[in-house]
Amino acid sequence: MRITVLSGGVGGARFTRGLLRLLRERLPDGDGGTRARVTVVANTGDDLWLHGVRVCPDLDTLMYTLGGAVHEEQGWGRREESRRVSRDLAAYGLGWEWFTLGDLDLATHLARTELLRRGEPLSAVTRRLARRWSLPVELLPMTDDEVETHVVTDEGTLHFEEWWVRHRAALPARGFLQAGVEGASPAPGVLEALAGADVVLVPPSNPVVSVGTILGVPGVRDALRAAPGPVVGVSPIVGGAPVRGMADACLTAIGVATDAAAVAEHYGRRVDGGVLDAWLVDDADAPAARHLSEAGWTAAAAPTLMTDEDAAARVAAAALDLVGRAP
Ligand code: FO1
Repeated sequence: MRITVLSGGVGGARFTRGLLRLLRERLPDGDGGTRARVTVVANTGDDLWLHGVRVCPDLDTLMYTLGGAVHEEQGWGRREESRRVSRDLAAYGLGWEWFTLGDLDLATHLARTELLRRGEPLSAVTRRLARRWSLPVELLPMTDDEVETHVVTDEGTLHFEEWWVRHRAALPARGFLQAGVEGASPAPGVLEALAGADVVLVPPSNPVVSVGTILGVPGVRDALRAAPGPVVGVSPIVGGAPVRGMADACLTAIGVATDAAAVAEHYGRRVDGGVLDAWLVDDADAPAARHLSEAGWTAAAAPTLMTDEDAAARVAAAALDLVGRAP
């Protein structure tokens, strides 16, 4: 069984960790793993250069979460982290005090930057870094080209991380720009992962700046629409609010209501020119599932809060079940 996941950071990483737990249980390979093959295509629009190193927040959140090294409460960065280097950088008056790199995290960025400077594409670098963590998935950046999400506000255009972390998305966003996306192409393996998938999963990542950015890479949206397997998404909005993060600020910026049904309609049904075939909402939004079903959607409600790995496995099972692909 081949599954492809389009993922941002924390929500997508937790969902994928649950999916892998489900697959190990349902499709065991005999030595603790799964015979299913999972490819994760990650958003790289959050990426930035900081202190001369390339930081890839969503790739790193996926790598640390699936590699068992993530700081669980934060959902990003390494557990048992320290910040000696960032404190000393601050003494030089360098860096952003509101966005700091942990000492161990810095090793990842130094390794990535060293390999990039040797001329290796981000996809090859990511594969090399992932090997150290024995990741049970193929982890791909959406593109090998530098694409950064910039946020247009009344106080100027900011890198996404400044808007997200420094301003907590409280500065009204007038729009999102994916700088460099026009000339970008899907990373090697991305189109094949969509064309070869028995099912494509869209986890409860940010539909605008994470999944939306992936879909904005030339060729990806068309490949998703042409995917032979069903495409099923999980709502990141529960009871009218994002589960974590500030997806509501992003949705408002593009004129989409912060509502489980509105996000589905924003993605659109594949038969209507959109990208989804089915949509899973939380029990709290059962009326939204009914509304969508009446409009012809394959939609259902289930518990979708991924409070732990087991809960995330149940969310993955419900999503696969919705399109008749539960292993
Ligand atoms: N988020 C914060 O709220 N504060 C930070 O200082 C911070 C540092 C950081 C460093 C590396 C990295 O990969 C992620 C980091 N994040 C930080 C999280 C980041 O904002 C998120 O992972 C995503 O970009 C948003 O989903």
